Formats: sequence, structure tokens, C-alpha cells
Amino acid sequence: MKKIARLFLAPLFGLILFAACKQKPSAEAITAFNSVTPVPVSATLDGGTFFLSDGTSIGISPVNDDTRNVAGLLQDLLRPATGFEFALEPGNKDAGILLELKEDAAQGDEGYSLTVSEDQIRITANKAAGIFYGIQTLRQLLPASIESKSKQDVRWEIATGQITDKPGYGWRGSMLDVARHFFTIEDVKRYIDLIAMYKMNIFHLHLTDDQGWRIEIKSWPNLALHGGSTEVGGAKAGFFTQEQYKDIIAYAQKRYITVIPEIDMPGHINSALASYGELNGGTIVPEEGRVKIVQENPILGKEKNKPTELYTGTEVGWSTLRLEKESSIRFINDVMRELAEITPGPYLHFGGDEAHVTKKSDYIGFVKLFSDIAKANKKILVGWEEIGQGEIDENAIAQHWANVKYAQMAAEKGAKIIMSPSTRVYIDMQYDSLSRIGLHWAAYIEADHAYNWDPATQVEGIDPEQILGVETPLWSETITDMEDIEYLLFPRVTAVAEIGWSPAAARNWENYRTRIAEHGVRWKKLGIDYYPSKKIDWKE
Ligand code: TNX
Repeated sequence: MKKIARLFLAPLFGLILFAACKQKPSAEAITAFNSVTPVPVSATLDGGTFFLSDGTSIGISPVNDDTRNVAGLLQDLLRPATGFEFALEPGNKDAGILLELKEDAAQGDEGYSLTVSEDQIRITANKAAGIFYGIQTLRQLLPASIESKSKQDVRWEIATGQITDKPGYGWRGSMLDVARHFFTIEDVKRYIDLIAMYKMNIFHLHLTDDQGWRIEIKSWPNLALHGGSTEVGGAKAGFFTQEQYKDIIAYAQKRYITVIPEIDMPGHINSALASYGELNGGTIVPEEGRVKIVQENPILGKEKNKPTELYTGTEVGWSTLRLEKESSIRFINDVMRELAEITPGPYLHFGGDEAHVTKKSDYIGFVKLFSDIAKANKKILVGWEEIGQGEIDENAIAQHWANVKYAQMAAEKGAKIIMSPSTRVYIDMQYDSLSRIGLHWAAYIEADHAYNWDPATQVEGIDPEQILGVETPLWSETITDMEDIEYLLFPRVTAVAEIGWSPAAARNWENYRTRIAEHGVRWKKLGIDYYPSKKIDWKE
């Protein structure tokens, strides 16, 4: 070859070689990139590929407890399926994966930016929660096999690109009822993992109800010992000790989830009345037209100040505390003080729903008491929307579930509102009449029905500024184990997660159902027993 030709061709070869190096992403990697759920605020592919390898390390900057925490979670996530080490390299900004906290007011407390280039994955955020959410996105960019618990023979490919993201609502929650049926700490932790994966940040624990009292209260020990001894259907059940409760909270905290503990009062209280006779005000004669008499009601015919029977049925709205009883006031103060002491988060949920046999004047008195007790313990009062009937103010939070009028009353008094409309997000409801578990008093809720609504316009007359966000409750009358929980959660909890996170303009059912079809593959690897809704063309 002539020298001149060599001179001319050499750079060209170099260019070709370079172009060959910028390896195009596979169809799978592109699909993963386009299937991130909740859908990000902005995401653009740029045509290259990044590979995780044996030598990929994790850099953190600055080096502190926050960045160490998220790096540890990332290691836990990536190690089992890849079999790689992902060594932590504090301060190394050139590491294969860099987790970086950087002041950026625009990202707020939970936003992040994720940049995947050919030689580095970089997640930057204003706060550690943002990095955590960036990690949840990164996990979805990898092949579904990343969710396997054993080493997989897979090329760990990620399409390069840029994602900038932050949530629309600051309250993105799910509730688990551990009162009707009790669940183990392992189940509760898995529940937390599952909702964290979809960037939810609130875990509401419904700790007490007619059928069970599930939290140790040291000053009233019988509540848990006796009141927690059984559950719906009559099986032996249990409760969380305060130490176990703290363990759950710490587990959630590490995943940037706030636990909202609920003690349901003044109704839904039989487990307490069965544990301490002094709380029982005796047979209740309901005010005209307010409630149907529940035949097996353990209060009916029960003498005042005698403990009621434990209840294992599923009727609601027939038990109550009495405001005139000194013991009621002492009980509520003691319980909430102890609960406040073991709850680092700012909220206490006092229930307040379906108090059908509570005298209206008593109910108003109880709400006032709840406000005072919340304030005395430096906590924010949360209650179901019925508390809107009482004296509440802008410091309270009301949770809308059924009666628009009560939600509006709460909003008019300045309270903040959480949206949990039962016809959309009560995921204890059956999908359709064939669902093997679930109730249907509110609606049959298929995946599209859980998705196609907007918290900002759900209840007329509520200023969108007052709406904190969304929460999907899972009541447990019909469910007994993790398999049941997962069947009802997926694919609906992901719909609620997206409503809470993604901007309204970016939410679209057709687009969501294509993305979720891909997630089914991930759920299988995670051992999630999801409901194979016919509304979605699941991928194998
Ligand atoms: C209504 S929602 C209830 C719960 C039940 C649920 C069953 C609410 C505040 N109260 O006590 O478990 O329906 O779907």
C-alpha cells in the first residue's frame, strides 16, 4: 500500500473501530429503558451500551452514612444475580457506578438524575432518598434476571442515556391491615421492599381493629396479649413487640419510607374492649338510622365494665369507646404516648372511620381529644375523612376513602388530604367476580380502573394544593398470607405508585400496560404471585 494511502486510511480505520466500540444496545435493553415505572419525568436514550463486569466498583461522594447506606443497598441488589463484588470505593468519582450527593434545589428531597454513559453509571441527587430512587430506576434498566437470587449467566447490559426524574406527590403510600389477619415481620419487610421498588415512601400500618390488637402497649399489656391472640376466622394470631415495631421502622427508614402507625378509634375497638372491661360502656343503642345491628356483636347484652368476647367475624361499625368514661381518656393518652415514643416519623393515625355507634357529640369530642394528644406528643394528626366533622385545622391530615362530603369538610377546615378512593385504590377489592379473594362492596377494580383517575380532580371542590398524595389500602379480611397479599397488590399497587410519582401529562394507560407487561417478567424472578390481569399482554 502506498504511504499516502496508509496515512489517509489509518484515521478512518480508527474511526470505524471506535464506531464499532460504541456498541448499540440490544432490543431488550431498549425495552427495559422504555419500561421504567413509574414513568420518569424525562428519559432519553443515546445509542450506546454499558456493561456491568466483575471489576465494576461503586464510588460514593461525599463519604457519609447516607451514601454508605444507599451503596450498601445497591450492593445487596446487584451481587446475588451477577456474582460480582461491586467493591465500595469511598470518594472515587471515576468508579464504574458513582452515587453522588450534590446540592441541586430543583431536585427537591426525592428527585435524581441518572446518566448512563459507556464507561460510567452516575446517579446524582440532592438528598439520599433521590439516590435510592435512582437505584430503583437503574435496577429496571438491567435485564430482568438481575432480580434472581442466584448467579445468572447473563450479559449485564444497560442502554446508555439520561433520566431526570422527581415525584409529583410527596405522599405515595400503601397501607397493610395486620389487625384482621396478622402477618409476620418477614412479610411486612417484604411488603416494604415491594412498595419501595416502585418509589413509594409511606407505609401505613393498620395496627388495631375489632378483631385484633397488634402492638405491645406496656402500660396496658392485655391489649396485645389478649386482644392480639386471635384474628378473623378464629386462628391463633399475635402482635409486634415494641422492639419488633422499631425493627420494622428501621427497615423502612433505610429505604426512605415513613411508617404511619394507626390505632383505630373510637370505633373498630372491640379488641381493646375484650382486653379491658373498664373500657366497655355496655350495650349500645345506636342513634336512629345510623347502623344495622350486627347479630354476633359481642357487646350486645354485655354488662357495662365487663370485657367483651373476642371477635373473629368481619362486620364493621358496631363497637365504640365512650367519651364519658375516664378510662377511655386515660387509655387513649397512654397508648398514643407510648406509640409516639417509638415512632420517629411525624405522624400518628387515630383512625376515626365508621364510628356508626358512637354518639355524634362523643365523636366530635374524640376528634378534639385526638388533636390535643397529637399536639402534646409533637405529632401530626392523621385520620380517615370522617374527622372532617370535628374541630380540625390545617395541621391535620384527612384520608379520603368513601364520603366526598367529609373530605370536603376536612379540606374546608384547612386540613391536608390524602386520596384513597375506595372505588379506585382499595386493593382489597376483587379484580372481577372471579377473583379468588377480596371483597367487592366498593367496586370490582381491574388494573385499568386503578390506573385511570387523577387525585387532583377526584373530589370536587378540594384545592389541589391541599392534596398530599395517594395511598392504597390493603384490608385483610380475606387474605392470610404473602401470596394473597401479592395477588391483590400486583398489578395495582404499581398503578397507584405511578399516579403518585409521575406527572399527570405523562400518565397513559396504553403506555402503562405495555411497560407493566415487561415488569411481569421481573415479578416472576422476584417470586411475586401477581394477578395475571387480562387487561395486560404479559411477556414470558
Ligand atoms: C372499610 S375504609 C373500612 C375497613 C374495612 C374495609 C374493607 C375504612 C376506613 N374502613 O374497616 O376493612 O372497608 O374494604
